[in-house]
Amino acid sequence: MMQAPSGRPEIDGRQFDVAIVGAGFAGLCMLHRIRALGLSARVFEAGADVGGTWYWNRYPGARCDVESMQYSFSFDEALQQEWSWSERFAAQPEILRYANHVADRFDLRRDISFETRVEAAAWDDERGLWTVELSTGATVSARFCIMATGCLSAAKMPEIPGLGSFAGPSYHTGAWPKEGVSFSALRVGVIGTGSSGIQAIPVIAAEAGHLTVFQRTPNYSLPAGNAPMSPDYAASWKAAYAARRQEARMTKSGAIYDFSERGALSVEEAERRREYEARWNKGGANFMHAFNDLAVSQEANETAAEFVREQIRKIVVDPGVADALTPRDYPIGAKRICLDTGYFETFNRDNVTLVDLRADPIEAITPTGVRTTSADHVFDALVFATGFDAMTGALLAMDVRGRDGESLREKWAAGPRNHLGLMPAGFPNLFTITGPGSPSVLSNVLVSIEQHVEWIAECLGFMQVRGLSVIASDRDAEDRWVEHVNEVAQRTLYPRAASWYMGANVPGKPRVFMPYIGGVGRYREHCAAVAAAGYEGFRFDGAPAVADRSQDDDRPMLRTG
Ligand code: NA7
Repeated sequence: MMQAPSGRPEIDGRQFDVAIVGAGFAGLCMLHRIRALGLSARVFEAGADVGGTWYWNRYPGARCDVESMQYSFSFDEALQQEWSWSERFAAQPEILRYANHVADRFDLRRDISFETRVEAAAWDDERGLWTVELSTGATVSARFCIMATGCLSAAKMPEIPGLGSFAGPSYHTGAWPKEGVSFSALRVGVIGTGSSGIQAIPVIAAEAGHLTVFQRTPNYSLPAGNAPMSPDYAASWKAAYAARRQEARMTKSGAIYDFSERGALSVEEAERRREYEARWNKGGANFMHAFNDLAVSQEANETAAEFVREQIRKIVVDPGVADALTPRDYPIGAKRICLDTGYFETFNRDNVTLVDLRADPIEAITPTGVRTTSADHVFDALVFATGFDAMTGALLAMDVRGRDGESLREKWAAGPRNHLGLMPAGFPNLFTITGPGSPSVLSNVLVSIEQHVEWIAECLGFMQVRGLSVIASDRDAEDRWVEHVNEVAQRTLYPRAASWYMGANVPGKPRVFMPYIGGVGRYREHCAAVAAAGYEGFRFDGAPAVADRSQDDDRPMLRTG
């Protein structure tokens, strides 16, 4: 293949069967599966290497909150047997090594263009092709375009006056420098106390001269209980992988937890406390499955929330600081639950100060630091742990145009719309992996990625053997799916928090609960039934849609944690 002057393979003007956007876990898995169909594929990746979210989120303390034995691919038996995890919850460097291992093992890099951002993609109805414009100036075409862009990949800076005026170095947790950062003896300010802030703060505090944490909303956080991987535990998982992976696929959240069949109020208070204590002490998100109604009953939820509040009061020595760190005005779990290692304990350190922005709001970023109503805080370095334009941010950063030039940005102006969380109507041959309308961020995302990859690959295989070239989702089916996604969310407590699930962290973003909360297992069954019935709600090559009966079965598909 010819090399462009930059050393990149020259791909301008080439046509592929499939263009895949993103070389995180979704893009890697999709590429591998597409090859098995004998189709040509090219992956475009903005980063200089594979790994997606684990490539960019290199902040100190970055760690997965799904157990390592479950946060890995199941599609290849040899792969899952040969890889060894060193900790119960793997840290970012190890997960990135795993992504690299997958890329090497399946020789995936030869079909990936790195440091290449997709700027635009437009559907050409006459040619039945997507035209994909790249940041390198090259243009390629592809019959199918698969968005493996990730849900938490568009880092979000806050809207604060003076942003950019700070004279020292500043970092966003979601775009951390590859070479790492030393905070040794420095005065550091961290803005944001979501999962990223909560993981980073204890590690930065241990290194920095002084750390000031700016908190707008206190968060519920549970001890991760991270530990070195026990060889026996790993071996027991590996011996049972076939069955356990299958079990995980059919759970509510794509991971095996100790799910309870009891409601929180069906037991006496002492028993309830025992249950919470046992799960708190064991660590991990199992706490959220202590009872089966924590996601749907405010009263039940409050018992768990209050237990966590008590722990905060026990851990944090200064009652004023403990009070400020205590979440009160939204249900536990309605914002994504955080797992930490020594987060609340960090506020007992002499070199850590908490600034409660509800009492003392930020007025501006200044050349020397952060000005709040009451003080000027002077820093050597600033860290923005301010999250992402989640789920839709990366998709809408591209100018995606479907039939008749319809813009995805305009179509989704009031919130994301698609059929089955897989394909927006009016955008033929365009699939999204773990996009809005699917369980994605509410699940063990590797399980959801594999489910989407398999569904898409089977769909392409179905078309291949029948000589079909175009699939498009039906607007009626899309309407019904969006309504269903909404309706299921409304039966839970999730919409009661101003979360990124709701688009609430981005000013002007529509307040719509974006992921599908019906449960990973039920969703999988539903997608499989749609395919088995000849792809209900989709049309092939202008053929009439197969009648969509997806909403006839209205059993509640509630995920309770
Ligand atoms: P999150 O969970 O969106 O957290 C962002 C944090 O930044 C949160 O505490 C925000 O407060 C805070 N924030 C955002 N904008 C501002 C401004 N303008 N001023 C002060 N504070 C602000 O992002 P993470 O990266 O921590 O985690 C995202 C997901 O990645 C996580 O759930 C895991 O799935 C992995 P707020 O709560 O909005 O008041």
